Amino acid sequence: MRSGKEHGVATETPGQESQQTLSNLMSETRRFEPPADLAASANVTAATFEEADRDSLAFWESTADRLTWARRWDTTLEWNAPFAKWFVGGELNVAYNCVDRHVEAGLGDRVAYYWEGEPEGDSRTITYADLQKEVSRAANALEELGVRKGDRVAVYLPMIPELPITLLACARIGAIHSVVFGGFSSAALKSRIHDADAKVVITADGGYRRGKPSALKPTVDEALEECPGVEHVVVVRRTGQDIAVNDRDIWWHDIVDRQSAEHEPAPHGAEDPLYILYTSGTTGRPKGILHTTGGYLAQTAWTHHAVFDLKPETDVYWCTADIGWVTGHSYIVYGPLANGATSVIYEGTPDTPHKGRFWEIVQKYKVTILYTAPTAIRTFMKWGDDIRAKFDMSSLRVLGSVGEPINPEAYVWYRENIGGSRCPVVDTWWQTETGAIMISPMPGVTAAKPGAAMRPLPGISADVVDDQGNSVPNGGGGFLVVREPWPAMLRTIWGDDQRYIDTYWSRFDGMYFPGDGAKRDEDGDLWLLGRVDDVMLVSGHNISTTEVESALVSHPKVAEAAVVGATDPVTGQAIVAFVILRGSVEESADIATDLRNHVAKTLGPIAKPRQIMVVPELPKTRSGKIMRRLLRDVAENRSLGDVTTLTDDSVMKLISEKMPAAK
Ligand code: 6R9
Repeated sequence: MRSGKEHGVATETPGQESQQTLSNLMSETRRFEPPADLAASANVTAATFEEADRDSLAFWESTADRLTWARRWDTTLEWNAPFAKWFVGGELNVAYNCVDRHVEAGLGDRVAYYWEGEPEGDSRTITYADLQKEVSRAANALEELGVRKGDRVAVYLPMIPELPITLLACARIGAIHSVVFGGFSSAALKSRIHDADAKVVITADGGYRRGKPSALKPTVDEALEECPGVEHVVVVRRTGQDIAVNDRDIWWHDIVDRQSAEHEPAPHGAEDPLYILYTSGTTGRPKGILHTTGGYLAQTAWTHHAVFDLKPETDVYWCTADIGWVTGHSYIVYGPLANGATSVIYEGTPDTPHKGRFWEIVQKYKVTILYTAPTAIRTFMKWGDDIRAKFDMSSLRVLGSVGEPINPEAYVWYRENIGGSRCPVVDTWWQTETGAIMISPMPGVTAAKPGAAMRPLPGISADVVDDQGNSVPNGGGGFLVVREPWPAMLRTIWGDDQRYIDTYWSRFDGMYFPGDGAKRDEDGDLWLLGRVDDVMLVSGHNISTTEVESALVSHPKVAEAAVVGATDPVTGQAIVAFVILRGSVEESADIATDLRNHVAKTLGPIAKPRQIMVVPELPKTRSGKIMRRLLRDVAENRSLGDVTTLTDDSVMKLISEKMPAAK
């Protein structure tokens, strides 16, 4: 759980001193100025920051004014801490804002999505006019199945067009969607269906991953054995594989295709729920993060326009995330569509049928803005530099990163190899809970530092505080907090207000605590240091996993690293590192010694790992985050904890086999 109370380990006084020592040693001097032509016509300039500083509520009103409201709001913010209501009294329809209004504005022929299936040649182009028809049909079908405003709809689909269509159809009628990652187990699916009390499940026979059809429907069948509340299961035929057809099942093409392509979008209240998305808590019940309508759409749309400098007439935007992750909700579906953007959606994995697939897609659609995750970037580094060289990627102009701290070396590799050294890289910090990007460089304003998320966005009052909740001076480290409410913030944990208060608002009085550590450098710029649960305590010194991992990745032989603190009789905790080598590098006998010395030289002897293991893969969630918890189990020679959110559990076997020293 991410409760603040459990983070005490990061707050010992000696540790804070040592974190400062580490920060001083890790001196990053590279700076990348915004390209002059981008800065000259950028959507956001320094004036936007000044405007928001002067009057943040007026600034948020200006973001809401980018949307089309059926009824304008009466009150911008009602803050009954920690419960926020934004744009109170306002009414709007999210699907109307994302689809219909663009068609009404004469943009029906603009492409909303270039959809690229994993099997080559399997692609679809969907204009805003097409999307309006598809979403209307799906909305009519849901209504025929008895789905009404406020009902919950569980969505368990691969990355196919029916996924955004389903979300928009729910939003259109005011039903609350709850997307569960296509890779999650039946147990994970079942607990999420139960918690939300979903009435309908939308799924598919299967999807394509790694070159073959991968079944989804059997997982749904298994989960539903214990879900009597589910009345209907709508099944999209994607792969054509054999499935069991049960009483509750109905094919998507049987019910959706015969519906009218017209559907009147009713206005919904600004604070009516839009969706629930579960964060993969490691223990206990999953946390259903609840997002609502007006504030969420205003902030996702504005941040997408601002952080990516989106020019909807000319840009082709590609966010490689899965829609089952919040990044897909906010930056494949809601933000981009509200802005009338043209986006790419890709169904499969980056190595199918070859390791240049992403760059082939960039070339094919002339992608101008690419938004991906550090895990993908490090994988490309591992595969080597020659793969992307075969493709024309000169269309790219802005690159984004999200999901984990990006190691400075991975940032520079991304900038040089993918961005041809001409594209700004925006490292965007945010969470499922924040709903939208909170801290990021602005491509037309910020002289970015590799590895730093830099500054809070206009209107966001993020800060770094010490154990007592006092703001740290420049050069200090501590806990990231947000001091004021923001429009896209979670409203509560579904069905559990107390857990919402305990988890996010109890560690520091009156402040939102996201659970991340951060430092503020001498210039006042922010560096994210990962979850505070992951901070290691070595001989009384707090050391962040992020800094040691970045030191390892700065070695020319290393593509990726994960670091954990394992119990040690002498030092309390000792640093154990797992590294993946770059493509052409052979594992040599002295590699561990080399790397240990490299870390000592970069960060100081205190950060030197006790043990370094070269491994073929690291355990990751479907959204690409390293699961350090499982590596800690290996390092401490315990049996593995919950692996239900792991992408590929064979990885853990490979790693355990390499770990003789812990036995
Ligand atoms: C959007 C998303 C949230 C956690 C967050 C933090 C980590 C995300 C980051 C980052 C450093 C970044 N995180 N972006 N850390 N720099 N640019 O990832 O949401 O899946 O809820 O994860 O991810 O630790 O607290 P979610």
